[in-house]
Amino acid sequence: MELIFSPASPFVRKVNVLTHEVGLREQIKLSSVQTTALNTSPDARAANPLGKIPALILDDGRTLIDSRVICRFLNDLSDANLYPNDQLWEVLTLEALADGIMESGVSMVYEARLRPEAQQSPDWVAAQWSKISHALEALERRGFMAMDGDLNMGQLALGCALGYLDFRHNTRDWRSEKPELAGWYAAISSRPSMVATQPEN
Ligand SMILES: N[C@@H](CCC(=O)N[C@@H](CS)C(=O)NCC(=O)O)C(=O)O
Repeated sequence: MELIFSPASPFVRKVNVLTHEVGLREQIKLSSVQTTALNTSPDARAANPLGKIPALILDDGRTLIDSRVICRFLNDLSDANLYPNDQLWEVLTLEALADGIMESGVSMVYEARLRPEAQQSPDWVAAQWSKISHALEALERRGFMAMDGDLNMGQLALGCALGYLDFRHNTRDWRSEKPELAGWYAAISSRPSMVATQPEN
């Protein structure tokens, strides 16, 4: 299998963390691309009409797109239990929340990096951070059952989302008023799969 990836992408990191956790790492060739909303890599476009990463090209020629689809596929392929049946909707909800944090975080970066300064909207950036803040508040209150218990894909995705905030938005200092969540993150981010997949430029 071939993963179209970038080491900075939090969505890609979800897939890489999962492959470490379930022992599939060696079965996936990594093909690095540089792609943004304004400058799509031809390889990303060839794999995914949306031009987004991650995309996973399977050995039979089919391509899977979107981290949620790819993660669930690789979980099933490896017979892992990161989407346990008895907590499926809670795990998918936590994963969706984590992906939402990533989406807002990535869109703030795009706003700052891809738009000419005169066209940038502070209101847009504030609105995106507000989504993240509300999510962090709900997480601090432990409003999501799947945060606890056996390791699942929602937890790994949330680890990647919080890691992305450290990577790209560290001046926001999300930990200062979120001691519970900071402790939760410290535990998950010490897993070998998380340590091995730190985001890079
Ligand atoms: N929902 C998608 C989001 C993927 C995504 O937005 N990836 C970013 C990189 S972090 C990307 O490919 N951006 C290029 C673009 O927006 O065209 C997923 O979960 O895989």
